[in-house]
This record gives sequence, structure tokens and C-alpha cells, in this order.
Amino acid sequence: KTDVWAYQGETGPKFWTRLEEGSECGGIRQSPININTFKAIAGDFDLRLSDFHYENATEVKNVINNGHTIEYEFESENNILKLAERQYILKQFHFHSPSEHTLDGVRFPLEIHMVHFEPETNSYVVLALFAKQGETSKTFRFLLDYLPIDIGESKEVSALCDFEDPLSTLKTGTLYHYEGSLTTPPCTESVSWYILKEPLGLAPEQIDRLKDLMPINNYRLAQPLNGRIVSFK
Ligand code: SG7
Ligand code: ZN
Repeated sequence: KTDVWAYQGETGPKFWTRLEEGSECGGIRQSPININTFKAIAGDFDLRLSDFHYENATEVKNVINNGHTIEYEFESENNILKLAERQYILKQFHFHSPSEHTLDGVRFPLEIHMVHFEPETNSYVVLALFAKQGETSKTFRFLLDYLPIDIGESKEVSALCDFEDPLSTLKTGTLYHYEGSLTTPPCTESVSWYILKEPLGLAPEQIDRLKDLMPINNYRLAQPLNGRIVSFK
């Protein structure tokens, strides 16, 4: 697996386009993007709250420090997002700091990516949640109890992820949508992005600790829209 890239220096983003093994980092529908909220179009996109078939409390199995992010993996494959007749399985979530997507140029302290995968078409749906300092979201209460300090280190986790907060924000909050890519090599262009406008709260210690363990500024710069439309609802 290609893993020779970084967020800075000689193997930084400019180098990503030259990576072998089918890098799509130089493609035309890349992520992340800046979301110009004034240009977003009132959307008739498909994602609805009823499409989230999530368990109330889901066991987290494992956490890994992969040198690019801290990633928590789920035990069950029971959290399903049903979209356009396809079933996307919630696999993992991970962090970027500061955020990768920006809202009218504004970067949030943290962005959480809930990665859903559909094996038949090899495509992804990523739900992006911004986080800022505030009262700790129930969903992420366990974060500081299991942290892999060293690159390559992974740890068993025994904790429950409770999705009530993000799901209730989804009910009333604004959601942005566009078609893009993975934000890391190989930048595969098969990702439907859904970005929740309203940030979740995390304790300052949680944000600081995650930052400590990840590369500084583990975000990719905004990519050109190339005519893509961002919709909202
Ligand atoms: C993180 O971002 C990891 C990757 C993820 C990548 O570095 O969480 O996950 C694994 C399993 O390597 O790549 C295929 C994939 O999920 C890109 O994901 S992102 O576009 O949501 N940032
Ligand atoms: Zn990510």
C-alpha cells in the first residue's frame, strides 16, 4: 500500500499527483473544497434522516495511529446508510485538524470524517462533522481513554459510540453535498460528501490531545470546483 506521502515537505500534496498506483490526486473532482454558502443551491439530494440505519450505541473495536490521523474502527457492520438503492456501511471515523472543508473560508478546529463504504461499487459516502470547543458530544466521550501514541500503534477499544447528537443535528441542521474524492492519496474520485454545517462540541482537552497525536495541519488545501455544484438542504 502506498504510504509514502505527507502533509508537508518533499512528499507533500504537490507530490501526491505523481504517486504511482493509480493516484487520482490530479483529477477534476477532488476534495476538500471551500463551501461558498451563498453559491450553494437549494438541493433536492437524496440523503434523508430516514436513510441512516444506525444502532443507538455502537461498539468501537479498535483505534489506530496511522501517521496521518487517529482512526477509530467499528466492530459491527450494522450501521448502514441507504442511498440510491445502495447500502453504505459505516466503517470508521477519523480526524483532521484544522478542518479540511471550509465554510466561506472559515476553518474549524477539527473535522471528523465518518467513512461509509459500499463494496460492490467501491464507492464511499463520507459524512463530515465540524467540531469546536464546547460541551463534549456524547458520541465522542471516550476519545481520551484510548489513544495510540506512536505511529503504527493500534489499541483495542471497548467503548460505545452514541449517534444521538449528530443525528439530531441532522434533523434540523443544514447539510451541504457535493461529489468529490478521498482527501488523501490515492484521492479516489468516488466519494459523495455530506457536510453538516453546525459544529459539534468537544472538550478543549480532547481537541488538544488529538492535535498532539496527529501531524501538524493534517488537512489538504481546498481543491478547484471545476464546475461542480454544491447543494444544501
Ligand atoms: C485517513 O483518511 C484514513 C484512511 C482514509 C483517508 O488517512 O482514515 O483510512 C484508511 C482505512 O486508510 O482512507 C480509504 C479511506 O478511508 C481518506 O479518507 S477521507 O477522504 O475521509 N479523509
Ligand atoms: Zn478524512
